[in-house]
Amino acid sequence: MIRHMKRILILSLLLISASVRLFAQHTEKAAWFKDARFGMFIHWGLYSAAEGMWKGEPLRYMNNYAEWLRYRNRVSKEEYGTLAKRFNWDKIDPEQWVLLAKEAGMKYIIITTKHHDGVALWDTKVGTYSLPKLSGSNRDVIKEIAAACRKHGMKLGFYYSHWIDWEHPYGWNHQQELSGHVTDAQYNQYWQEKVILQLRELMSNYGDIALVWFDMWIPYQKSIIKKEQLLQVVKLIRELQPNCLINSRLGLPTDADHVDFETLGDNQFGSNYIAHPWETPGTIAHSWGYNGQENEWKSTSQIFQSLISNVSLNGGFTLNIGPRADGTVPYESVSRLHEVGTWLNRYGQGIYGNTGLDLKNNHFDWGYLTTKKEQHKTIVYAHVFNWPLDHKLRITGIKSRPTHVSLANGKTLAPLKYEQQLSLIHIDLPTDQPDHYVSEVQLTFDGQLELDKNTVAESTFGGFSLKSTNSLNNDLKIVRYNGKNPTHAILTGNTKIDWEVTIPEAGTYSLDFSAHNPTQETSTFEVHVTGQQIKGSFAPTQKMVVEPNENNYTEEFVEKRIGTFKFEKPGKYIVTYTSQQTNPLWFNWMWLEKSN
Ligand code: JFZ
Repeated sequence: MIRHMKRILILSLLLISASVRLFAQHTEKAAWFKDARFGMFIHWGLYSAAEGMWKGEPLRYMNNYAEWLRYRNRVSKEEYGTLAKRFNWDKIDPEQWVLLAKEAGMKYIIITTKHHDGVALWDTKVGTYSLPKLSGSNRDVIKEIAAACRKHGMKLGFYYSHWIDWEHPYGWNHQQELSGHVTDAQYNQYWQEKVILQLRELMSNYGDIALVWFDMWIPYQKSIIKKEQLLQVVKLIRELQPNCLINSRLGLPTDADHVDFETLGDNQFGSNYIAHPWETPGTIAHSWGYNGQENEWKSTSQIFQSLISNVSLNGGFTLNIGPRADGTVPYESVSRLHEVGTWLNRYGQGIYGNTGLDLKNNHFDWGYLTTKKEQHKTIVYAHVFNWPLDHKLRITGIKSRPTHVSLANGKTLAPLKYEQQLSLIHIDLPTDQPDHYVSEVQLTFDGQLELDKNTVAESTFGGFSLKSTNSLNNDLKIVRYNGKNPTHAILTGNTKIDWEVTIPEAGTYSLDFSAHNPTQETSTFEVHVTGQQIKGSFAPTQKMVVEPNENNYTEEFVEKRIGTFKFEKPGKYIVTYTSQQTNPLWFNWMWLEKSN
């Protein structure tokens, strides 16, 4: 009996340690990716040579991408293939892309080995539909970029369109929703004779591959793909490239077994801290492939915002460029990448190897926080996009006391004066920001950080905005109108909302209330903190005119002072809103501010 129990104990211990080891292996495998934070995406293929135009007609449907040309403009396979003649092989030099990525401070490159059009960029032995064969060149740009990456210490990843393939008669294209699906057996034929064989080539002939970036943005259950097919792909990659990472657009959920990092939607940035590895793909223009008809370019500030906001939530950013068919990268891209690289060269210590602070309300109105460990110290970087007019930087949520705070000017650090009250830190800034784009304030702490995870962030100029987005309640439905102002919530019946606020000094604080009351009756509610209560009432509000002569009206949000609280001493308080009324009230915010 005892022996039997012992055996079970040993067995279960073995099992536990095996699964811990498995998880550790996965996190270890993705460690470089979490440190890298910034990479280059390259969309380059036959579509690059069409430049968003076919026989005098721009790409159909305004909101669509240049790399979708063949599908959107209904181009035949044969005609599409003729685009290969436009490639200028004398000028094409993938090493230049690698050097550009390096200059931009990027740590990895992902290139479209085969996009939805089904054309292989490399010299595939699977069929003849490849850029080398169609263009009559003996160049294999994938081989060349792999060599250049090795030479310059750049990680290389492959984009591979597994789901959609417009070339293979049995590949998926959206039109099949109307014309009738290929059968499962046919689709599997495509899978076995193209996807599997091509991935085998890519995983065998190009050295170490850091990641494969699949591209299916719906769960596989909603697609023609079967789970076994995806698992077959995973198995193949694990076998041939055990260290290669796989992204979540494979079509399986982000779990440690099959998917190594999560890819968010295109140009969709994080909104809260995510513990597992993740990135956002974003393109510097509108299309991903080169489109000569577009003149939209993300500003350098937008690129910083995308990168730094993601790092502040433990994510990364993969920025796409679309080189032309002669290999050149548009000046609009190059100039921005150089600016980003120059900045990263000066301030990259707050980006690479950094993660975010796991603060619930990690939304400061001046910028973002990132952090990293250095021996026994923890460094917090405040990336200031919006230099405060009162030259006071307000950081909320860190309880630990910094040993010093300084302003970075490149690698030079100048000490800054600061005060800390509980988890509120106020830092005195000089009048001028050291950097045109983003300036970096460094806070150094001994040991681990102690966070005040839930407290409401103090606004620039002081004051606390209590919103549906920074309350302690997780179940509040947040309503967005016009896709903007994502803060208001429609409240009905028995509502109770709590906020945790850190009051820096004793005194009287006023409370303003902003809402829209769509009903005919005055709304009533209470707001209290320990021992004090304000009875509030809010009269019906009107519409407001958005544009003249267009019957374009919207709900008017009105603000009203509803009372004051007296705080006898600094400290943490819970502010609670309650209401019994059943009529809807569109709650926007409460504003708590020291009144004298
Ligand atoms: C896909 C491709 O169709 C596109 O050509 C490009 O390669 C891009 C990186 O990925 O497009 C998508 C995929 C997912 C979303 C939007 C566009 N999404 O989730 O919002």
